[in-house]
Amino acid sequence: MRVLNTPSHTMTPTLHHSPGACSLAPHIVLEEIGLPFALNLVSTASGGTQSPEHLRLNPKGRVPVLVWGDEVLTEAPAILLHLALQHPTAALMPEGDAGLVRAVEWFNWLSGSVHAVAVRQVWRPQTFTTRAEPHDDIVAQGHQALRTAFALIESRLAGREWAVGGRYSIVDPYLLVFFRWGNRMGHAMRTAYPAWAQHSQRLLERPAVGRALATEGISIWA
Ligand SMILES: N[C@@H](CCC(=O)N[C@@H](CS)C(=O)NCC(=O)O)C(=O)O
Repeated sequence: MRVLNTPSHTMTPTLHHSPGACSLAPHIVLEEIGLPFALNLVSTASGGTQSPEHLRLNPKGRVPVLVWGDEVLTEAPAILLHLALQHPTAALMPEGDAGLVRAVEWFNWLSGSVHAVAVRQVWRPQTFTTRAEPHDDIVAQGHQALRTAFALIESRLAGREWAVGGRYSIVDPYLLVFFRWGNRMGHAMRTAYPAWAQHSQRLLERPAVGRALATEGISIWA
């Protein structure tokens, strides 16, 4: 087993990403940290994640991938935690042990259930069945699971500025990814989830978020 013992701040990291994918969250965090980094574009739309070159880097065939020196790190939550832990002065970790546990609680659910099941049912329904199209039933199931998940996120964000504790942390840009996806899927994000919409607006006021969105050429509203 490899140990992540090479500090990423000793060499320029490269984030392998795709515009608007979950790699947006580590992209924002790299902008927040403010040190040099490189981006390598891997198109999820045109199958770039399945290219031999990308599969050599990440046999799971997904973005994001963070590379520094000979270290390769996959999984958005792991990359987010790594970046925050490696750059304590950026203050992007939630505070204390309790904050870390809450971050893992958010990450595990968002990545393992909301993204890997519900979002995928909507955007890649064919991966859940061997049946030929149409897959409308799977897509509908995904939308319903997302409505339930989004309502829970809304209730967790109601009355608070940020997702964990009293300060902005690596969990917040990850939530922005899902807010944007909800808009792209046609969910009424502004009206049905007002606390989450305000949370996203607060994120948009951060220069680092603006820079990442501009570089990726995307908006959170569509
Ligand atoms: N569990 C992974 C999921 C990564 C993932 O599904 N990434 C998507 C983009 S958001 C992807 O690369 N999709 C391309 C594909 O499925 O071929 C993580 O959290 O990083």
